[in-house]
Amino acid sequence: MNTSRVEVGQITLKKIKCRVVSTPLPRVIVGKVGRFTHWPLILIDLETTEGVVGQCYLEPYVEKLAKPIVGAIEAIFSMYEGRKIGPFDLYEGAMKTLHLNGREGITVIALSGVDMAIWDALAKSVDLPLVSLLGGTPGPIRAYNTNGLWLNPLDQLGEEAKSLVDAGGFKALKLRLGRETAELDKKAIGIVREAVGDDVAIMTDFNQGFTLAEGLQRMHALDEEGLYWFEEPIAYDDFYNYSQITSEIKTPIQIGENIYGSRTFLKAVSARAADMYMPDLMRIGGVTGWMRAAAIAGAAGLPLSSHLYPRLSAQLLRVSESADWLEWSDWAEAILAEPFAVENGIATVPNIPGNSISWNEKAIKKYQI
Ligand code: SMN
Ligand code: MG
Repeated sequence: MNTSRVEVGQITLKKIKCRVVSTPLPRVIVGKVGRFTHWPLILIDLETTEGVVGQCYLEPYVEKLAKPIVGAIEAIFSMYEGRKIGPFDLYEGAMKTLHLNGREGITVIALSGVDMAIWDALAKSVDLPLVSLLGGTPGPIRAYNTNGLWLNPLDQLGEEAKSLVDAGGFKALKLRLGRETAELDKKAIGIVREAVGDDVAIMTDFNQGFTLAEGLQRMHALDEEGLYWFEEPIAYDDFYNYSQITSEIKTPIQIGENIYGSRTFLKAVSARAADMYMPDLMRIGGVTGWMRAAAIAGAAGLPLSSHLYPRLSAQLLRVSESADWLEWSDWAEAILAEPFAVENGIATVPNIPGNSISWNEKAIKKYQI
């Protein structure tokens, strides 16, 4: 902790350390996005001259891409090494030059990682939870359980749904859809509904599995099932066709996990592409990018949920005008020091300095690659 007045709230970038781990998933992911038994994570430690260390992680999905992303993180950091700088300044500066290499993909993912780490360091330097530094307070946020209900055999879904509810008194779950036929999707929904009862909300995700025509047909067939949202039925950036889907289908349309940066976010909102949005911290631009997107969603009256990164997203949802649901995933839990429990479907942002991410070094040693 800092005690010198002069140094409070000052961050000088000293060094960045990135480690890659691959943790076994508690439940294997089987979806349109692929099959994953392990989950790669890039762990970032950003050292400051003042002594505080900013920490965060990225979830790059593809293990083999972790190394190039680390390279991009180190490259961006090296441009600001030794500078006394706030997160906005670095974000602004980096974004202004990123058009040279692309404002989507690895460059933005790397910048998002650096941004999240600096915000953590800044919050620690003033001894505040990140949520408090941003003008909010630690406290509750409602969460849904996303950890299962993949495209697995139907006879496994009922038991799994029950255990996902029991894992934290959850009042909402996410079910993956897009099976071979509408009948099979209907059966999956029926099995989950039967298992959890009418009081549990069922979010659903197609993971971009359809063309426009297929998607419309499927969602019309499922539009009376009382689902909470339909997520990503078609390609994530096809805002033109999303706007048709959103105006035709009664069940709310949810997108956002693949949107890079606040300007593309604004494009989706301007196109009326969806009814609700769920930014992902490593794509939207870290804490800085989230705050910009959240302002757009809030002003437009569009509910804002999160994608992955539950600890950090919870802090940000508490300062987002149109905050809706936290996506609770346990895929990074193995390497984190403190448990982040959900009780009665509610996650709680703790009253500790920073973004509430700290490492379990023993586990990191075990899973480091
Ligand atoms: C998802 C995210 C990460 C891996 C697989 C599937 C999914 C979600 O789109 O929304 O959680
Ligand atoms: Mg999704």
